[in-house]
Amino acid sequence: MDQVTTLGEFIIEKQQDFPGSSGEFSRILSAIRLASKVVSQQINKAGLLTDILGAAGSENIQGEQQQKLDVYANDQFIKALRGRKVVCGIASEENDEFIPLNEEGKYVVAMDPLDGSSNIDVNVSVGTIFSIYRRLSESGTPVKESDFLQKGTEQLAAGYVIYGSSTMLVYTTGNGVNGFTYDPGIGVFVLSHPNMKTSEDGKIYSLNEGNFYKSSEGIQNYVKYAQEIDPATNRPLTGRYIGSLVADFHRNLIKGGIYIYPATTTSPNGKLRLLYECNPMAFIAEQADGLASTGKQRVMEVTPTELHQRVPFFAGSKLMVEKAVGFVETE
Ligand code: P6P
Repeated sequence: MDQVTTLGEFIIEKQQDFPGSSGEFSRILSAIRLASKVVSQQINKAGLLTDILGAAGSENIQGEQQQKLDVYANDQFIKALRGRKVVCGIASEENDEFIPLNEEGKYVVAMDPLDGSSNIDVNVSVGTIFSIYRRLSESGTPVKESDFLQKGTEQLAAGYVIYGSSTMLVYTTGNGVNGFTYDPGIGVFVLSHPNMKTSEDGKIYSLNEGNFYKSSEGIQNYVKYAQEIDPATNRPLTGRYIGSLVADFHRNLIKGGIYIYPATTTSPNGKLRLLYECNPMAFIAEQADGLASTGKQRVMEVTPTELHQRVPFFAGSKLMVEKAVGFVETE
């Protein structure tokens, strides 16, 4: 049997990448690992537990109907991070305000605990997305909103968990992207996709074409371009859109492709949130030799002004992002 590296071993091996951290940073990744296992187990049996499917009867700040598993996942990640005492605050899609944790903690976490959750009832892959920063305010004081409003370039780590045909945790600390597949039989994540890189170009485009007439002329022209027969291949690009960012992004990372959620007439800044969807996925995309743009600038250069702000999002294979941005950057 080839050498198997577990996520736990990998985190310890890479500890030396953080000379300034006395293992505290690793404890955050371990907390995310733990919560991912718990959420994965619940998702995989959600079809059997009728009491956990369906809406929780509440709404999040986006006005979206919270699914019970949304709330459950949110609780699990908050509990796991609180338990490690190294995180001073969490910004979550499911909470209007940030959540103060341990005032001594040096780090803050932004997360979407269960992205794409409207797909749960139809057994489509969903995911958790996370982003980790060092706090700006003084340790030993209450966390401040400004601790969360940092550019994506300041991220220490970012990643996602995809709860699909298998559960995978994919993350970067700025030294490449590594993917770990969960083996429920022994309860560990094992390194299955070392040093992930996306192809420079690709044939898959992912966007909701139902928004065509709500999109700018540039986006409409991009869609028409994608559907034209490419003389080099004698075929158009391939449209693939699952309606779950993590699933679409992960497929494109592996196969090559682009994911786009542009500005529309009803969502003038797009739908995806900068802090806990666009920035972490942008960090992964760039570390895998891809790109991530708002259509006007590098996603990770945007200076956040509020926790739940949205930005248009183009991410994936470098040449595909450059091509798509070329259709909108002068708008
Ligand atoms: P639409 C899920 O709500 C999400 O945030 C992403 O996971 C997904 O890609 C997108 O929204 C789907 O949005 O408007 O196309 O249904």
